[in-house]
Amino acid sequence: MKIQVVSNRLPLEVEIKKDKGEISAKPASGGLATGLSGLRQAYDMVWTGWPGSITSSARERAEIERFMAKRSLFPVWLSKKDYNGYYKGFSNKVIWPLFHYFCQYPQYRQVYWKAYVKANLAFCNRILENASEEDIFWINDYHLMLLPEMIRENLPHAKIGFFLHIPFPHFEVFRQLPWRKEILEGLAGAGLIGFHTQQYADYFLHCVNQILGCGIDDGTFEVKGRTVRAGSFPMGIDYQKFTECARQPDVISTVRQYREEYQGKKIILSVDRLDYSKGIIQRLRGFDRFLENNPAQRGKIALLELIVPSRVGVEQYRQLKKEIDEFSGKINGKYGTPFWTPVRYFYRSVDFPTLCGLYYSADIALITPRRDGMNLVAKEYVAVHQGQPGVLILSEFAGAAQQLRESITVNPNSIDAIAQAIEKALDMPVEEQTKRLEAMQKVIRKTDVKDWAAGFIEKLRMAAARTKSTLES
Ligand code: GDG
Repeated sequence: MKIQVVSNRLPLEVEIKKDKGEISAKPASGGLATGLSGLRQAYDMVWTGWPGSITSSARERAEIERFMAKRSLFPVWLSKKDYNGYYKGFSNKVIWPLFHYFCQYPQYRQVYWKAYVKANLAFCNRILENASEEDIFWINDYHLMLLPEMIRENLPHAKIGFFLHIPFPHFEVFRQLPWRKEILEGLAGAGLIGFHTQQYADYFLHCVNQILGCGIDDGTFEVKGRTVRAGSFPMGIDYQKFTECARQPDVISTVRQYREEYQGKKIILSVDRLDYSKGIIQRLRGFDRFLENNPAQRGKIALLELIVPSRVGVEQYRQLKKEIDEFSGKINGKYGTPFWTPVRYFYRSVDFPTLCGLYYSADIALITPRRDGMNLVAKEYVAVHQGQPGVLILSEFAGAAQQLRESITVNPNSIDAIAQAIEKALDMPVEEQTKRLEAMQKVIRKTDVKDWAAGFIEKLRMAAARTKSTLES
């Protein structure tokens, strides 16, 4: 028996160097790749996903296949056109905005939907090449919501779990989707459907009730003679890795550099993928308001914005990048001096020691998404601050806010609330900072990523066993 993990992206980004013909590979960034890496050590696991390459050369594909197979990774090959329709189109121009409550953004185009169906089928066919009914299937995220039912049709007794990494929206939002019924039917092929919070699970069950007409009983519903369970599995981080990082020499030297550079100044840190859901513009406005209201703080504080490039081909993301460039420049032009730059903004990803060094050096983490499934950055910041004061300001619309109750929570749409939260964080006595951090660390330690993964798999096996005994009786 093995665990078959499925996600849009494989956890490695591969590239064939044109001159030498060699394959280079680096770990893919993003919440899921970071989260599931813990599972590899604990389980016999294979992983199916898109390889990060759209090569159509049979020779290159065969080389990548061989390279991946040695690492139990199975690539799904999609043409450029299909990938664009499925990923850039349906996943990121329809589902992503709708599920994050940006209801005016979705482009409900039939071609995107067709590409989504086709890509989910391509995933299914690839998985079936190397699958048995004994396997446990763990399908991840909004790119693959039709896959549970597709696998179920071929392997009726398989243990199939699905986890959604983004919010599941309220019925009034979800019902706007022209393919709402098909999406719910696709998901209902799973025996267990996991969400980051109980609220998302409840919204999902309400949609199942309203759209599929199924009765809901204690988090479950019946479909085609099977029981499907939906529940909350808040995803964690590799807690130990983050608590230990502050002792690594390269992290210590990074922290030293930051301390020298920012001597006598407080550092506010934000880390996000470039995305409109992350509330980056509203946060800049909040910081601007803070500087306007607190002239005495000018020159004594800096906002470090680490923004990781994402979905560069999508127009809305290009537009957002332009707005961030302009607004950061505006704040620096308005308040900056030859000796002080209020906003320092980096548009790239950094290596792990630098990220940890940034977390450790920051006096305040300002994490204000307008919607976010969970937000692992908030947990990572808290975990790194062992024996080191720090304050987490967190949006009430991040799934993480359900667990990190001792953060300063803000409504990310309120510029004044963000400005006031920064004031509150700066005024917070060190003892209170430590007390709040310790309480949050306790929660994060208890729901580490390994417990999250093990808990989901355990629940999936239990759900499958119950269904089997019901079918047999
Ligand atoms: C989706 C959902 C949900 C970021 N910059 C760098 C870097 N990172 C790492 C962080 C963190 C991860 O990427 C980002 O995770 P988030 O949870 O904050 O956000 P999404 O990428 O939007 O993830 C989200 C998540 O899935 C998991 O279910 O929480 O709600 O949107 O781990 O550390 N890592 C490195 N350099 C960077 O520059 N090394």
